[in-house]
Amino acid sequence: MRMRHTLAAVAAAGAIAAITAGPAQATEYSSALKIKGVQYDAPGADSNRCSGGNTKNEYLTIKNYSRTTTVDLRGYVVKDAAGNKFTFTAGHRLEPGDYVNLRGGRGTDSDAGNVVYRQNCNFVWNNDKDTIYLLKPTGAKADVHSYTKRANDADGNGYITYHG
Ligand SMILES: [Ca+2]
Ligand SMILES: [Ca+2]
Ligand SMILES: [Ca+2]
Repeated sequence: MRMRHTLAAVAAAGAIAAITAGPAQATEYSSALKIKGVQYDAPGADSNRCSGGNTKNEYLTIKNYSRTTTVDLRGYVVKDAAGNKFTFTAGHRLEPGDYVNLRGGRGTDSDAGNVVYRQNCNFVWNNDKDTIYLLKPTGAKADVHSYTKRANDADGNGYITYHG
C-alpha cells in the first residue's frame, strides 16, 4: 500500500512537471543508460496471444549514451505507472552507443540482435498514457518519462522518442 501510494505520488509529480516544464524537459538523472524511445502502441490491432499476437512489436529502447563506459544491464529494472516490473536478470553488456530493445512476448535474447524479451505476452505500456521508469540495480532512478498519446505522439504512430 505504501509502495502504491509512493508510485502514485511520483506519477502525479511527473504529470505536474510535464505540464509546467513541457514533455521534452523531464528531470535528467546521472546515468549512462537512458530511454531512447518507446513503441508503446504496437502497430495494428493489439492481441496478447503468445502465438500470432503482436506483443513483440511493443518495445522500449534503452541506449548507453556514455562515450567511454560499458554498462551491464544485469539488475536494471523497468517499471510502468501501475507497478508492473521487469528485471534484467541476465548480463547484457552495453558498450558506448549500444542499445537493447526490450520487447514483449517470448523469444530468445540476443546481444547481437540487440533484443531482450519480457517472456510475457501481455502488453505493458498503456496506449493512452503511462510512465516509464528505468531503475539502476541500486534502485536509484536512471531515467523516467511520462507520456500521453495526445500530448507526446503528434504523428500518432505509437512511437515516442525521448533521447535521440
Ligand atoms: Ca501498448
Ligand atoms: Ca496497437
Ligand atoms: Ca510518434
